[in-house]
Amino acid sequence: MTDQLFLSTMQGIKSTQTPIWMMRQAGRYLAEYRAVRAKQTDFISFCLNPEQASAVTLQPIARYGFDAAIIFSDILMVPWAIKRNVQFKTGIGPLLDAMDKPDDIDRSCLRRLDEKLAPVGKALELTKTALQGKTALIGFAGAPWTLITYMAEGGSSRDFPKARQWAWQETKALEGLLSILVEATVSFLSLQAKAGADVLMLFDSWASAVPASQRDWLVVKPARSIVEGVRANGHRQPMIGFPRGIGEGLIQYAAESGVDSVGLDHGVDPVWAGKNLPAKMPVQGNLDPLSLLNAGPEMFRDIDHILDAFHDRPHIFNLGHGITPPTPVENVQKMIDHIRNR
Ligand code: 1CP
Repeated sequence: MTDQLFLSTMQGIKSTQTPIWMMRQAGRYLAEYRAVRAKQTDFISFCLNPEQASAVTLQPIARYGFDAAIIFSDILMVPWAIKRNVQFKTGIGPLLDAMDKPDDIDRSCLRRLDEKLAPVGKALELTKTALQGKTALIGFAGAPWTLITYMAEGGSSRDFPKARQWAWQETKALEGLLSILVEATVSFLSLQAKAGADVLMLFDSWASAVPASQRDWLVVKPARSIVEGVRANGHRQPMIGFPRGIGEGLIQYAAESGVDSVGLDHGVDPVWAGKNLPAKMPVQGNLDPLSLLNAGPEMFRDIDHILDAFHDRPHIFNLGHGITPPTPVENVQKMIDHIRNR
């Protein structure tokens, strides 16, 4: 309930209470979110409307008293700011200008990035004030590889054939694109840190598509450059990395990316993570969001299993991925009550 619990856990302190928040906690499973969403003309303008973005960020805090708020924004705000013509179409998802080659864009796209993303900073400022220091505030960005999957294909995709082919055939040009996105992400996270984010999170949602032999340059090193860039700008906020679906690759990611904490997807066995990740590193996760659809005895068993596996390390309870729109709101409350009343 207080930002002390979430922030102290992020700093490596284990408490008797486990802090809780959920990925996509501000979203379509909430009627109060859908009511605000229905009044928006388009999703990007919604993200760039500081008052509205702040209002929906606060909705799950008002309803559930989560230990952290995550700013309402999107990982595709960076591709939007570098002029990839990002749009969200109802029933389809994101649509962008697809790229033929990784060197279709150059560094000139970075001009005016801060100016274009300034409304996200304003939304963080409003939210920070509204939270009154009682709840921690998380700022976030998409990791370069995940952004590239959308930028290459021009939208969501199942197997990311273009981005993966580039990884084998266009290595030099892809290095260039990675470095442009590292720079953009450092700027965006720094802007959020300056605006009052207490913690920064890097979502590499499609790290799962990277072959193990290529993880180092496509996932780990870009994360490291981003952490270093944010630190070089003078920001000390703890950082969470979420390289979704990389399994045993978490060992290298935790050791070398420079992040302070890792998010675990629900494919990771918490007992394995407990044994294999650095002993004092805070971890976040990792209940399957679909277990919340019926909130049966299996869900409570899994919650207990996760909490038991991390009983001796700093742990932030979260889902293994975003909560899904059909989730009944009362089931989220049951999850929270179970964790808080243990
Ligand atoms: O109209 C709507 O309401 C669309 C749904 C929606 C929402 C609520 C989208 C479209 N984005 C968001 C907000 C959002 N996105 C947040 C807000 C804060 C919170 O968590 O409550 C966050 C953190 C994100 C991050 C995000 N966007 C990720 C990384 C996390 C993840 O889920 O893996 C990704 C991959 C996106 C891209 C995205 N945004 C939206 C869609 C439909 C997609 C494409 C997803 C896909 O390709 O499957």
